[in-house]
Amino acid sequence: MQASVDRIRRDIDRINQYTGPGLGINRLSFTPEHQGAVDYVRKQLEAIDYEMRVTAHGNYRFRRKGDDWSQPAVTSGSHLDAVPEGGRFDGVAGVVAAVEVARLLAESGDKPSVPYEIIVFSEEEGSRFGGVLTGSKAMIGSLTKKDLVQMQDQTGISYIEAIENIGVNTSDWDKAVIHPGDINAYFELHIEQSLVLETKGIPVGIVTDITGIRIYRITYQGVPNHAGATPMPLREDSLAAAAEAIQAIESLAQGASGGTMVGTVGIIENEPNVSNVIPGRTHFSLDLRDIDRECLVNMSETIISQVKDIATRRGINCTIKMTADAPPVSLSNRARQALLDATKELGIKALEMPSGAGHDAQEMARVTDVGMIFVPSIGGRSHCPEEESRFTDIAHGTSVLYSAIRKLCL
Ligand code: HGY
Ligand code: MN
Ligand code: MN
Repeated sequence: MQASVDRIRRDIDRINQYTGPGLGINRLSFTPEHQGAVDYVRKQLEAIDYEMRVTAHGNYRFRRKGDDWSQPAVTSGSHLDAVPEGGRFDGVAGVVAAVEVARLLAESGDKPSVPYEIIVFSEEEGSRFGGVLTGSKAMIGSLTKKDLVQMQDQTGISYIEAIENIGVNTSDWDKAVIHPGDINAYFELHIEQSLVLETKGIPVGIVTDITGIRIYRITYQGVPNHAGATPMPLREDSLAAAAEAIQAIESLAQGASGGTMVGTVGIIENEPNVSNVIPGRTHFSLDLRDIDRECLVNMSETIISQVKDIATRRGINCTIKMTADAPPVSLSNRARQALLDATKELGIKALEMPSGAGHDAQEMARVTDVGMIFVPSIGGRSHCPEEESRFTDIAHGTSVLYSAIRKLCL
């Protein structure tokens, strides 16, 4: 059975009507926009007799009414939260594909012996609370309730307060954690977010490995002073220190061997941020990634020691906090083979490839067999309003997803 392009287009368009003001898509976890998007998915699934369970961690799980929730299921899903001014397809394509698989299973009339479950993870982007893959990390127990009390948004609301404010019961936190054996397999369809499939003209990617990610928050504390009256040798300029550190990060990441290391400074806050005061406090983020775990750890240590050396040399203070650490993963042969077999049966050309983006799939890979499908990103752009993918490509990817899941469920 083939996935329906029309239903996929309609679902993606309708979900993206739930967005806040601003360019592109603005949908932070647990905001009214996010809840509206989840509610649309819930209604689509209730229409084919699925029921929703909200987990103590603030994730959303859906199974057919009457299915045994204690039985390990073949699962599929992704996330509905977006980066600020984000795109229409990141996460949404995977959730919509998982819903379409549920419809195809219902239309097939098959009686799966293994339940099928859809999971919508929260706070995958970390745009509200500062981590990444937060909902899926909580689901597999690698983030505790205590960790999530510490993670606060810009208004000081913690992750836990945010989910309790929308009625989530967090008391069964530990009981809601999933362990190896609790899930039969997890599949995620996602836009590629780079140029490989598009330039090679291949409609489907089968992911082999997902990059490791380390995120830090760094603050240089210097001395604010008069921009005119303070001689250069007497300055303790926090922004000049940050500029030196950012330059060092870029050249170290560019110079790394292996070609899969990337380093990004995406956030910078500067105080008091006026032209005639020497900056006293500068805060910036560091997002470091590599498929190779050892390279990632070594590069992190090299960069952090350089950041500290810059502070020492300039006589200023420096505080460094790691806010996310997601080791790279190689995906399971069982799940990958199911996807590869599906592409052959459907006669769809596929390319095996790594993922430079992080995904909830990498957390699920720590407790079950995981398979990921990529569909092309037009122009290779993502995390921006220009993010674009073809609905026909998403439908092809969804047909592959359905064929692989159906095989594991029957
Ligand atoms: O940052 C990432 O790779 C993902 O989009 N959260
Ligand atoms: Mn994503
Ligand atoms: Mn993303």
